Amino acid sequence: MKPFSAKVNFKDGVVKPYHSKTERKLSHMRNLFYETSIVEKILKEDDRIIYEAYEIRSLGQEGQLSWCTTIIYPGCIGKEYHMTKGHFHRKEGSAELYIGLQGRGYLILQTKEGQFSSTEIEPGIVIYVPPYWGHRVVNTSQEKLIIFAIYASDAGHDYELVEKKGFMNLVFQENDRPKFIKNPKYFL
Ligand code: PAN
Ligand code: ZN
Repeated sequence: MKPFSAKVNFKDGVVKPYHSKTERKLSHMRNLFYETSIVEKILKEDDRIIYEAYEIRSLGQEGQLSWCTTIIYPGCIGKEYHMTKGHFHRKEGSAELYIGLQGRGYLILQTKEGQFSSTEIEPGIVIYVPPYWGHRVVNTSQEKLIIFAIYASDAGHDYELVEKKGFMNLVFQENDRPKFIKNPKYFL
């Protein structure tokens, strides 16, 4: 394999060239937002894009790195801010780096044993996601939240647990400010 490069536009998050672009619409996240009745109501009129990701992949082998930008559009579903699905890595011992490029929000993290952590993201903030911590990005700003992430190419994404149990805390907008609320649907 030879060295290669791509150009990341730090303002809009677009990567050129990229290997894959993922578009996550509200209909792809039906059970991830807390207020499912509000989700269904919105979906009757508008299947809005919640986020997009541009990925540069290397071979899915040990020792290789992949990276991506993610652009989370501003907005709320009911009181809950737009966010990514969130996942654990299939190879659970795999760490990751998150770097804020535009906008503001939080990276929320949790372990399968019930530890929870959150870190604010803004341009220039670099967050280390240790092995074994599931992670989700939440956009609490009124502009696009754009992040850059670097991870092991063989880390993989495990969405099942998050789809089943959710995250321990929800990030709600209250009086125009983010507020963390214990997720009543979460169980260990
Ligand atoms: C990121 C995420 C990306 C999209 O590259 O995959 O931000 O979020 P979801 O995968 O939760 O939909 C990463 O954490 N990779 O490991
Ligand atoms: Zn990850």
